[in-house]
Amino acid sequence: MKIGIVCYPTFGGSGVVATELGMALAHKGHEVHFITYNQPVRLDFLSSGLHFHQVQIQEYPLFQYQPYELALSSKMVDIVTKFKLEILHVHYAIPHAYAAYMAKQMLKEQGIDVKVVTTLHGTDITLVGSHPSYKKAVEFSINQSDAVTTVSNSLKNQTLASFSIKKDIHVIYNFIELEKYPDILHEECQRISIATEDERILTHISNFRPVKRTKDVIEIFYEVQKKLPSKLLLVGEGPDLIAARTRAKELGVFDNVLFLGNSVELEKILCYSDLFLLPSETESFGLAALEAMAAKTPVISSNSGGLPEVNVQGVTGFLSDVGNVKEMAENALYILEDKERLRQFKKNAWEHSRKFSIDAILPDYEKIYEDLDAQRDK
Ligand code: GMT
Repeated sequence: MKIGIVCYPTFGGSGVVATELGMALAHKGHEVHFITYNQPVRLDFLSSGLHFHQVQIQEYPLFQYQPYELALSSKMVDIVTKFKLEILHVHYAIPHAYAAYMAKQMLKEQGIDVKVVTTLHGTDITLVGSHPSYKKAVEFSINQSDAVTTVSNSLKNQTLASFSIKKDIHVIYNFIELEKYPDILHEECQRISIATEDERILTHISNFRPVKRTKDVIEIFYEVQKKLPSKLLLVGEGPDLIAARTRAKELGVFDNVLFLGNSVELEKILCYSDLFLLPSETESFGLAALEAMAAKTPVISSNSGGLPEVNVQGVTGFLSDVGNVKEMAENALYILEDKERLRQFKKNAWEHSRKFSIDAILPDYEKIYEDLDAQRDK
């Protein structure tokens, strides 16, 4: 099929899922067109059938805020018309679902019936979308989509609780490409370049937004390193990065925290890791936790949102109430202190991650596209 994908082209989970989905669809023979303001960070053009179209904004001194939705919907119309796209799959409701609705209406005038699929990713519902400034337009554009998906049952329930939704919502979990996480042993990761033999390595990857509670990450690490020699790897950038550095200095652990910035080599970093920390305030799914598990890294997380659908209590890691740093640190130590137990948790995490293989999940998206296409033929 001919599919347009609209997403944020950044390191955030929704952009990553959209990009990996597009690449996998192209690999299976679909023609995929990314329509966004920059080339998505994880997009590589090694597989054929992949195209990228940049949305350009016309700056004008009158505008305090540039009308991105307008430029995006115009670009969608151009690309759907030029390449005869059948599906527009938009990731993250704001403002993509709204722009897609506008594009759909414009295309209707030309006799073109493009089907719009909206995938809700989390903060577009839980934090931003529910804000009174956006709520009406978000609700409207979800209801106007031809199909709607969420990345967990938790997010589906939150969507139904926060908005008046008239559509069926399909739950399609985040996924991973298993081949990216080869079955390598720690020694092959040159772990020694980061930590000594007796040190444990804890890792956190995020965009350092307040929702990630990165100060909790530092505090959990502080408690762990008091009992067990360890290092903390922090991957990513964002508004709370400075606060995380400050907290690490206040607690006297700064020298054992490595700030690695944004990276496209997460598999390599996770390969070093013994434990992944994700104490988020809310997390619709927690793609970072799944990526960690695929790299044989157990997870200490909060129990908010969709995290219990990914991290299995006592099997792949542990879950605690948001902010319960003490319990998270105790659970981290429980896993890390005993080498055999750590080995078992790593194995469990790796095995559980197999359930979220892209090969198992991609057909769910294809089925939605095919069903919509069949409706058009009637
Ligand atoms: O976590 C973020 O802040 C990024 C955000 C995004 O939209 O880019 O991630 C959301 O979507 C991911 C992919 O579906 C989910 O795995 C994340 O859990 C979700 N983040 C939150 O709900 C906070």
